Amino acid sequence: MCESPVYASRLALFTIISLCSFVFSLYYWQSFYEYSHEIIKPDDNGLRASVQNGPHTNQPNILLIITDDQGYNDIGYNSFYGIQTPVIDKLANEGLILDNYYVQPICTPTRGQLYSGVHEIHTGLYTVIRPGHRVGLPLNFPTIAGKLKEAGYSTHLVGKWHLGYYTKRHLPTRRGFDSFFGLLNGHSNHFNYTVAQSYDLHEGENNADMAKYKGRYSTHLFAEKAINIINNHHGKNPLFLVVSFTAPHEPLQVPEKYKLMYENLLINTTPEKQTYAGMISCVDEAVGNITEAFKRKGFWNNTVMIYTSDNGATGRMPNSNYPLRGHKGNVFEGGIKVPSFVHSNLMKTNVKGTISKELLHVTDWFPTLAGLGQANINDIKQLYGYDMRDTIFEGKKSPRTEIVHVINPERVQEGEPAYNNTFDSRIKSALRQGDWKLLTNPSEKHEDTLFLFNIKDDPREKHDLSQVHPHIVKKMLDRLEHHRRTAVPPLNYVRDERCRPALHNNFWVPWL
Ligand SMILES: [Ca+2]
Repeated sequence: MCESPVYASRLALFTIISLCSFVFSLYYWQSFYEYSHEIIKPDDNGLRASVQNGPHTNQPNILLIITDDQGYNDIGYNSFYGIQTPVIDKLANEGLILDNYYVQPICTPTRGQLYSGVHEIHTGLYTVIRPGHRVGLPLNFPTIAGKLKEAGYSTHLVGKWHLGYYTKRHLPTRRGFDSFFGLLNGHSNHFNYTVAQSYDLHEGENNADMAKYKGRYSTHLFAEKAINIINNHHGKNPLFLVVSFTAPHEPLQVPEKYKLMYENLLINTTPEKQTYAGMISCVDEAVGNITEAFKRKGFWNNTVMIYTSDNGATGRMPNSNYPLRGHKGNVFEGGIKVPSFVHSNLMKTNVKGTISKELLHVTDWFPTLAGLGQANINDIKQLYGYDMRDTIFEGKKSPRTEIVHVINPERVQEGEPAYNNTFDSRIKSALRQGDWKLLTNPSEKHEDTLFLFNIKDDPREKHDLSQVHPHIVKKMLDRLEHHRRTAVPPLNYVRDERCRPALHNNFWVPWL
């Protein structure tokens, strides 16, 4: 709705018509918005959203902020030990906090599902991509960036990719993003951008000028790049901006001033804990600066902001998933339930400032964002996500009743399965159905076998009910078996020696 005045100076008559249209659009904006909700609904099986292309003027800007390994408790509004995130808290408290929201237990699977909307059991992207792995998000799965680009969005990724780079065709710039600034691997040094002594920082498809960027703290640098994109965006078309911070992922690094903020603030404080908390405070400041840039440009009122971590905290660093059990890498709640919220002036008043207990999964962003952007995703054959706009913007019930958290055919325990003629309980898996959650081989330890929890009554997963409700266990194992039969084998995560940065000016780059 902001584009008409741009053409106004060319012709006086056109100016008058444009201004009238503009006022008309503002006046009827709400009804247009509701109309757009009416035409985009999940189809009969609820798994795929059918989308019609509507008027360009209804497409909001989308700001997606991803943090790395930020645990459930590592955010001001949840923190018991003293993390301070006043900017994020304000945004969350003005918006909708998603408190029954799940990602995958590790980086690449979450990001693969977020960008593709397809479950890892159907992409084969079951685990993290390490430097030099000849693997990536398979090219036959379109990304949400590509879909929004087709719908007219300017699309930009700043920060971490982590979905493969062995060929140029796997780079973010070939997977739907107009621009990319950041790293291709899973993490790097926050000041010199090295991974195993070699650089991983890229501008578009080129190696970044390290003389320019070395020594700049990652969160500061990524925020600055994001703000440049916002400042240079003219609003002729809507903006899809992904800011994918590498904080608070290891290594523990932050400029001293953020660490000093926590000298006297944390419970049971240690220097490491202060650094970790400082990393999150730096993200908080960055989020404030990015959202301010949207406001300065006049884009904020028509922007949907999403905040999500990619997996739970590690449990190794001074981080916390409290009060949840487990950590990054396993399928207890601490590995997969993370901080997330949506802020948008497009939400209905009764939704703003509330906490949602509706079930959501990271794959749901794909159809939800496609719906917001009026992108056509009818060609997605194995979409696992649901269009959650009615849940997020209008406070309606989630259409989702089930989440296959994990079925990992490579993680199999020794011993005997708990039941015959159904899903093999030695395989690492977790399934949520309503309030019930079944886990098999959840943390890959020999003593772990099979657990059944009622997550609503027992969110900390302390009371195993598998012996009390064997019929529920059997039913859920049967359901896991149903899903397992549709699963593809894991992609071939093989390290290719041709990746060696010594062959490529000491940078991690595509090599095939
Ligand atoms: Ca992560």
